[in-house]
Amino acid sequence: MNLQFVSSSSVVSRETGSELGGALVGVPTGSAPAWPVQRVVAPLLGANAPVVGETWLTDQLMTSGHSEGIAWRRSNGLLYGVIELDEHDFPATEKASPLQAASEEAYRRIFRLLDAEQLPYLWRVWNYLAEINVETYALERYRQFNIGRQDAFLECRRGTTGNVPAACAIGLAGGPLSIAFLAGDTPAVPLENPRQVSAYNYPADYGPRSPTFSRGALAYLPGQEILFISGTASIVGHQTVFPGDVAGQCRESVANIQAVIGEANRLGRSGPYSLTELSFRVYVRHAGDFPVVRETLLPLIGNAEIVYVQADICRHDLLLEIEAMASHLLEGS
Ligand code: 3EB
Repeated sequence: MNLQFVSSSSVVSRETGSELGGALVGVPTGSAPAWPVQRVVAPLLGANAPVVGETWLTDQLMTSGHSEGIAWRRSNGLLYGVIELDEHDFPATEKASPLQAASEEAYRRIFRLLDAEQLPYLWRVWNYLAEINVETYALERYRQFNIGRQDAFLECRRGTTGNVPAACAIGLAGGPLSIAFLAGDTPAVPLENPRQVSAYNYPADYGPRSPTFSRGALAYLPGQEILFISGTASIVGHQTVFPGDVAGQCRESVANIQAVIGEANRLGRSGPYSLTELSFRVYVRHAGDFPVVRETLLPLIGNAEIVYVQADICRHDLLLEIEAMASHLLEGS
């Protein structure tokens, strides 16, 4: 079995029948593809098309489904799903804000689906929510999301430290809570960053509950190793560094990615990964910073495949966040 990641500005017309799922990043035009797709509605920066399709292809498609409000497709050992919940459908209670309740419900449904499909291992999660830095119900919305997410992990008897999925959590201008995920029938190897405190051990300064994600993950399919690098920002220890300095934040984020790559190379089974072979998605808070971001990253990551998007980052002082992935074939298989 093989999983392939392709990025294209004409994804819908290039249908091959082997699409597991994917994302449409940008301002969607035309009709949606037939496979589960996460719409990341946010302006692309420096692109020559309004939307880019990022699609996971597999040579062993099996079934599609729509259950628990999740659009999903699976192959033998692999499942991609997308859930969108409108937090307005969740009344505020004494215990939880609408966003917290929606976040908890989304993750509970994901875990129920994965249990039912017997693909229990969550590898990588893409989280998007509106107005991520806005405070409502006396708490920043990202922090509300973190409570709901962690509660679902606890209720579904999943650990909230150590073997947790790679992830990103990004703010969009509007739209529903949108969560896409890749899961498999074998556990991923979680990666942490020696330069950073693990997010699940962040102190309470960053919210009543720590975020439940790893800095990266190595996932395995027969003959293949996939490296996921979580959303990575200018954080050292647990603190933001270079506040107000977008070029400094670029360099520090790349240093953090390099550190996660170092862990992947220490723990992985394939040859070493290098920065320039990765596919990147870069979220830039202020569109006006884009030229500086591009010029700062160019000498560091060269001609790598990069999609730039204007979006909000989960701490008000973070000006950008970078996520990445790569795939290696395993020898002797
Ligand atoms: C950080 O390192 C930056 O809550 O799932 C990056 C990746 C971040 C994932 C998440 C948050 C998440 O804390 C923010």
